[in-house]
Amino acid sequence: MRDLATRLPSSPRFWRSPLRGPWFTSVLGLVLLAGIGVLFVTGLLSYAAYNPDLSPVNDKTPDKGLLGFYLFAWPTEPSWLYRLTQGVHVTLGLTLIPVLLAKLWSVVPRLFALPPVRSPAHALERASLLLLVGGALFEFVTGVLNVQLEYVFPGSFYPLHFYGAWVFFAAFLAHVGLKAPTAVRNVRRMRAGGGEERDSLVAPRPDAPTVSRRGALWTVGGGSLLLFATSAGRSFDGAVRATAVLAPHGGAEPGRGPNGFQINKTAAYAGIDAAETREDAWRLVVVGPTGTVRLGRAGLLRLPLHSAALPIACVEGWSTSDQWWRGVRLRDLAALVGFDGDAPDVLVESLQRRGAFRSGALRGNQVADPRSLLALYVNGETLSPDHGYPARIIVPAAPGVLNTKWVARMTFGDLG
Ligand SMILES: Nc1nc2c(c(=O)[nH]1)N[C@H]1C(S)=C(S)[C@@H](COP(=O)(O)O)O[C@H]1N2
Ligand SMILES: [Mo]
Repeated sequence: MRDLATRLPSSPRFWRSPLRGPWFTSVLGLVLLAGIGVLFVTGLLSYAAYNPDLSPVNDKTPDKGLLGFYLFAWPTEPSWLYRLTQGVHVTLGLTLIPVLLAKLWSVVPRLFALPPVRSPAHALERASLLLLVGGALFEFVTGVLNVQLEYVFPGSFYPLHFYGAWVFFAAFLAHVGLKAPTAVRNVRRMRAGGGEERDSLVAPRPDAPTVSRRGALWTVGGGSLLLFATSAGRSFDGAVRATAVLAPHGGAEPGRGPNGFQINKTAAYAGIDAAETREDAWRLVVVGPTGTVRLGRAGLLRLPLHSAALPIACVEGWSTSDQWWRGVRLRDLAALVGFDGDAPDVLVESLQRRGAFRSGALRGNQVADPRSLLALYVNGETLSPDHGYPARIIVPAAPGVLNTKWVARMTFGDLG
């Protein structure tokens, strides 16, 4: 009978690895504390960058309530802002996967410990732990799936990842409050040459070690480095981009030449019919307080054209370096329909009939920026169909999703 008990995972004697112990768990925990803090902040920034409070078309989480308390007008300066924050969010998230897995491995005996609940306080601690572990796994899994295979979430990735982050964060705060003092004490104690604290994580009947704890940490770090080295390149182009073998999901290859930079959805995927984008068929409809203006491509080309060097930075973590866009300023289009002073918000709708990102809303500060364009050219050439021909939005510092392609209609005015 006793023999059987030691063969079940609920027995401390079942767990044999000599690596487990407070030092190993604490080092990993402190790395995650810093890393997940950055993930949480950059994640909240990414959410704000979508302007969800501006218009229902931008808002994937209409029930957010108080969780939208911190939303602010996303700036247009510096133009690489979202490229940086979202590149860090996705690349760091991928890099931390080995650390997260090692941390979970290091505490797994606790999940099986008996009795499951010793006191009301212990019950609370275990409940928060369940939300913490479940929440972390959920956020990493949904994040990785969205980056790799955007099509598994038909429009529902945003609410899942957003609410999941808050559930996780509440548990994370509780956990840090309970455990941070212990973690710091454990690391100090080992540094000072003191022995390890007695702890239920230490195997009472350890196997002979096959690797030192430091060696194990190097292995985890090596895994992280490998993930970093094979994904960071997605934020650049040229030779560096080729190192991102854990590629931005296997989308269309952009090819070479002026239009040869990454494509998110192709015209074919978005259901854009070449017949509706031809010069004689396509009209841009601009709506504002003084009426409606219709412009073909030739009409747009008679307006003052301006250039801006701006990147495209997608929520999936990939971005391009600056492309050279040329087109009509958004604020000049606003002026055509009655806005001479303060720039208004604008609702941009595309030719696309289905799909989550066929339209988007931009805030007055984005419309006002002289670099914000309805682009007709890129890098000296007419836009390719996949990059949004006949016309697309490009706004400095905005997430890629707000750079609507195949624009058909722009409605200027207060969207609230
Ligand atoms: N009409 C329309 N515009 C769109 C999208 C879309 O699905 N439909 N995707 C957006 C997203 S998510 C990104 S990242 C950029 C990518 O632009 P690119 O394909 O020219 O690189 O386009 C944006 N514009
Ligand atoms: Mo995107």
